[in-house]
Amino acid sequence: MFDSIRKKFAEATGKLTKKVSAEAEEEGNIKNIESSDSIEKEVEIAEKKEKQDSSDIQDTQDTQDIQDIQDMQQDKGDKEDKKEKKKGSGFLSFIKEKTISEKDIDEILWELELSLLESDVAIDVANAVVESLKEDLVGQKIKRSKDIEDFTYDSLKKAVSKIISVDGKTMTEMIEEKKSKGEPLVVMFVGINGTGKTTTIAKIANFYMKKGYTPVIAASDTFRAGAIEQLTHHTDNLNVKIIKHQKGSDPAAVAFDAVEHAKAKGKELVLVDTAGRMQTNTNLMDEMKKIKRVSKPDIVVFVGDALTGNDAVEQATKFNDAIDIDGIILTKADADSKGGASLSIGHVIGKPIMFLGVGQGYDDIKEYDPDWMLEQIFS
Ligand SMILES: Nc1nc2c(ncn2[C@@H]2O[C@H](COP(=O)(O)OP(=O)(O)OP(=O)(O)O)[C@@H](O)[C@H]2O)c(=O)[nH]1
Ligand SMILES: [Mg+2]
Repeated sequence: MFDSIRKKFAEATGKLTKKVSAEAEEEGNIKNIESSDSIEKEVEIAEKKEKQDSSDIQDTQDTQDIQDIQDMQQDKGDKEDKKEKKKGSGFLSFIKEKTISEKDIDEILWELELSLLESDVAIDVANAVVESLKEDLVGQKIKRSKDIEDFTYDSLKKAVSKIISVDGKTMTEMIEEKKSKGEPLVVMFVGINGTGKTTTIAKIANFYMKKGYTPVIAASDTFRAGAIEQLTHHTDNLNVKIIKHQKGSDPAAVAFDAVEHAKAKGKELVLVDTAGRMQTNTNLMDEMKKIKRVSKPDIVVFVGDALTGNDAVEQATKFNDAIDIDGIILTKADADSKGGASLSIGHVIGKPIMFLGVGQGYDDIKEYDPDWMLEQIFS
């Protein structure tokens, strides 16, 4: 996950370091070039000198005075210093501070923005990252080329951190809140066809059963052939109660029954599966609104496929307009090397990502954690 974005950030950081250093050189304020090669040579010379010195010491042992020994120790110290420098080498120092100008970085930031778009990052998000980076870098005074790398890295991390942190409660917190009132949390799952709604519901049931809660699942996809059987297969495997009617029956009535069942049996969680539907299909979007009206879910969760990148963001926007979603689950994050949708979707919709689907097994679900995401991008 995020391989592509990580690479784009690293490339931009490298280019910025090179460009600003080149500008500094042109302005004539390079002090010394601590490149690996030159330090290597200095260390070699120091070593030769040391060997020479030690044979000289043998020859003139009796006449060697304390001052000479101190000189030798000084040489040795210099050699160690140079070896140290060599370890962290490859960077330039400047005679006077170099102030980063807009001109130094504009072209590279433009390239970065384009390359983020290529990685499926939403345009608003790519823009926000680049603007934030520009704001931090322009006017920044630097003493060494390494500073550019550090400032860029820190600034990108800060911008991304802001983007991926969308306020919101976790599902667990919501379950607990409802439980304290003696009611189940009702969660309705929506999204276009094949994004992973049914699989995600099975995973979430499994996730909360392991935490000691008892879920019930409503088979409210009464539309697609085989949908009820597919869900029944999961509930059999997991030993979870399923409420189902005939294929073609009213999905809102199934959801309503599941909520009644949970209330009567004191179950803490109702997970409502719904049929996949295109955001452009008005009839099916209206039917989804009806399920919401009748079953009165506490939250509606949009399930999107991370692999579809900007399309997932676009779908989420349309579903949010139609039905007002409360949170997002992105599936197939395990197969997504770009990561653009995961980075963008919460920020664009203004609703939190709650879980990430990371595989096809029941345990392949991860509660969303912005710190984990940051680490994935900047590790
Ligand atoms: N790799 C991977 N595959 C997933 C993940 N989540 C779901 N899938 C796969 O995606 C396919 C579709 O999953 P479903 O759960 O049937 O999707 P759906 O949204 O319910 O589909 P419809 O009901 O037809 O709209 C299945 O093959 C799942 O195994 C995930 O996180 N990672
Ligand atoms: Mg389904």
